[in-house]
Amino acid sequence: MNNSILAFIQKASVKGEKLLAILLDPDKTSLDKLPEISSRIDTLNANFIFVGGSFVENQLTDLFVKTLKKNTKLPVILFPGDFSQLTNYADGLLFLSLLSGRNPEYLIEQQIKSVPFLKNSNLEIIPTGYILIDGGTNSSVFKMSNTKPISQENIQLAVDTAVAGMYKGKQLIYLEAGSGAKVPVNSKLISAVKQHISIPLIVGGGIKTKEQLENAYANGADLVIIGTAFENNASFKF
Ligand code: 1GP
Repeated sequence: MNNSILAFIQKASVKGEKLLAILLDPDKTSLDKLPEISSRIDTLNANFIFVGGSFVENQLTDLFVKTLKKNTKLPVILFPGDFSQLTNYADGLLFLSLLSGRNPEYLIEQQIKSVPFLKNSNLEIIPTGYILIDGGTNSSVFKMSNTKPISQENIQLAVDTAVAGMYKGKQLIYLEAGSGAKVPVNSKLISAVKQHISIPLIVGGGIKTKEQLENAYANGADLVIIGTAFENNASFKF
């Protein structure tokens, strides 16, 4: 198993180069639009395409990523809401543990269920501490996992959760305000977490404008994920 995706993110983080990924949800994106969508992603200079969603039907991710790979040169990274969304057509997998929650299903159970597939796969597996922050909406992660997000004001808890994740051996920390969040993760929280970890930081959820993107970068995000803003606006540009 190689570690080229993680190594790329680590190097960029050390050099202070900022990365962008566009998130596609197979449930909301039709296959015949993938050629057009892939060229739109190229114009944004994105580094990765993330694929995942909360309610994707079985086998759809497989077909979706297979079709996507025919249309893009970018690495495709799985960001699954469920272990059934694994496919060998992708390049890597964020192996997520929902550290902000206390639901064993998303701390270890889903991970165990994925092993029979992963044992025989070539996916680059990237251990990721996933931390849900209150973005002002009942996000899909909140509904699916039945866990409470960390308040935007509770910076200490967010920092301690991220540091615990790092001590547990996670290679990335992902601060998630939830897809379609009203409020993205705030600057103070991003910067406090960044100051206390020595692994790359991903930030996503509710980022719609260039200002919000730059703000996340300026406060320490190494990689920003944009889903809804791209999905809702065919002429989306920064
Ligand atoms: C969701 O962080 C991602 O998991 C992206 O969120 O859809 O709000 O951009 P948006």
